Amino acid sequence: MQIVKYQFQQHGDERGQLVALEEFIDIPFEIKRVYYMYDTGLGVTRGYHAHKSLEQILICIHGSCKILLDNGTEKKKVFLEKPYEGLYVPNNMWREMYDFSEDAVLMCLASEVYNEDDYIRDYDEFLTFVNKK
Ligand code: T46
Repeated sequence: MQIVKYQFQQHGDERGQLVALEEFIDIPFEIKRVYYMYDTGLGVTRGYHAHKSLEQILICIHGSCKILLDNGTEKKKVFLEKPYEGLYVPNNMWREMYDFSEDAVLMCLASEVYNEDDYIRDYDEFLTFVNKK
């Protein structure tokens, strides 16, 4: 399984850094939704699902966290800590987010609007779904 991490261009000067993200240029899909999570207490884990069609880019814009990606055959762990790095999470990929630092802000750029029907929240169902493909 290949992990795709984007390194975004930083526009830095003596005032600090700025990262700009445009769909189809920096992000490989049309951005239909942006959401972010914060105040994730110590020991909290999130995710535990896959998406049938949603693609996302995860950016830890403050603090750090870890992401486990699982395609049903292979698992990989990714550490996110740089606000200019984006982890691409394709569809049909189980994800778990954990080890959030107290100050973590995890921002997600999504290719689709929110749709609960796109979620697979049961791991055995996920394995059946990906093995059928
Ligand atoms: C994902 C990972 C990385 C909404 O109302 N709209 C939204 O766009 C989202 C994402 C969530 N919600 C509601 C649904 C739940 O009542 O917010 C609540 C928390 O959502 P969830 O438990 O799905 O959050 P996570 O952190 O487990 O997963 C989220 C995304 O849902 C998911 O697509 O890939 O972050």
